[in-house]
Amino acid sequence: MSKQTGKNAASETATHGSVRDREIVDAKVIVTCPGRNFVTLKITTRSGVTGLGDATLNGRELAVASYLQDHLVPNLIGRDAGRIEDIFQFFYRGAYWRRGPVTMSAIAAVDVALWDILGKMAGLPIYRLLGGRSREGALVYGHANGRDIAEASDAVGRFIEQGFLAVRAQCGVPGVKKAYGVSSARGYEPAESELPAETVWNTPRYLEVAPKLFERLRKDHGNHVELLHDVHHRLSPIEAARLAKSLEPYRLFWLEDATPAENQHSFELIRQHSVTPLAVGEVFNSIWDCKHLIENQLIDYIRTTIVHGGGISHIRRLADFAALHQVRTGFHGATDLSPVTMGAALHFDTWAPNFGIQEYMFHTGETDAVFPHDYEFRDGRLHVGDTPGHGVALDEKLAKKYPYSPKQLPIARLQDGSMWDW
Ligand code: EZ4
Ligand code: CO
Repeated sequence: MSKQTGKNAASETATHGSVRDREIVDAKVIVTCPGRNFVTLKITTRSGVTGLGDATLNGRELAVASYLQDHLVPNLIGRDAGRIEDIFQFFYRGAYWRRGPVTMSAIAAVDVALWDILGKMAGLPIYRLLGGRSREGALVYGHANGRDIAEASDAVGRFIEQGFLAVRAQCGVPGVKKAYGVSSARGYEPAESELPAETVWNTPRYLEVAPKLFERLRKDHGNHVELLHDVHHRLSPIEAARLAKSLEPYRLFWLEDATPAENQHSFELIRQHSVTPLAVGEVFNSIWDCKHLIENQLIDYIRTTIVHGGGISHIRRLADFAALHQVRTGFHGATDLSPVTMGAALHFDTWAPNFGIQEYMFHTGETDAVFPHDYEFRDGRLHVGDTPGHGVALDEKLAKKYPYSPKQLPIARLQDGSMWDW
């Protein structure tokens, strides 16, 4: 490290720690399963400031843990924790094998941990480092579901009673075993078995039931609650267009993942036929996965969130790019994203001028105890606190009580046995 002299170095020492203080001396990967698996990176500086980043990739947790442990951690030791952008570029450009969910989740953990450290050194919450508050709280949507339409409508009613202003609704499909988004008693958690559960998919039955669900929801709950729905990549582009068109009378906030988006041009077909707003991108890892979708205004909400998209540094670029095309953010926020991601995302949501909505599923009590945090739900919105950094901690002693437990996401097949998108 170069020796710092002169006035600038002195004032830096007083307010943000010296380069020596900021040197990364330790980086540790912690895998824990308080109800479900989470991978967390903890970075420590010479002056003893720590930062946390989430690296959880549902069903592929150990691949990211190894990427961090074996490939990134050795490169972190001795670096200046204040050089957040350069460290992002070092791992993104410097990897040669760019992008992909494993790489981008690992980089995200490093990036978020460094923003956490910056906040703690500056004594400021991350939303203030980003440019300050744009709103009082982040509008969130909860997950309501039921085995049939009546049960799903009751579940939506319970969310409204709890103060939710926006609710995602899913229901069972007659003839479909384990329809996506329909819970067991414990709450919806798709990665429930060591090897993938086999589910069966039936597009015609689904296309029959989905509009009926929303017709009933508007009848039971009126026009003011925001309603959302996730197709989970199951339809072809023309089927997706038909569904989007048939849902128009019920004025959805969004229709999510209506068709797989590897071929971004697919969405042109949906757009030609419908004004139902479209959301996509929870499985994307970078701006490049949605460049065509955004610059052609084929979507209304981008779902890519911090943990799977390279961290705050990359997602900030994505959000700014989206803003140019009137696309708003609607970050993924299922329970497989740890409270560390939720905390970081809420700081981002509090700042981002083009914030739209934030997905919010409740973590279990065990998860909340392992990851104490200072965000809270109030009147349909999540509110971040003013703890420096992202405001989420990790109780390492408690985390040790919950060892890793192998789990994978389900797969889907058609009735004749062909593999389909889950
Ligand atoms: O299936 O996060 O919109 N939310 C979703 C989630 C995803 C899981 C996959 O790990 O689609 O429920
Ligand atoms: Co989804």
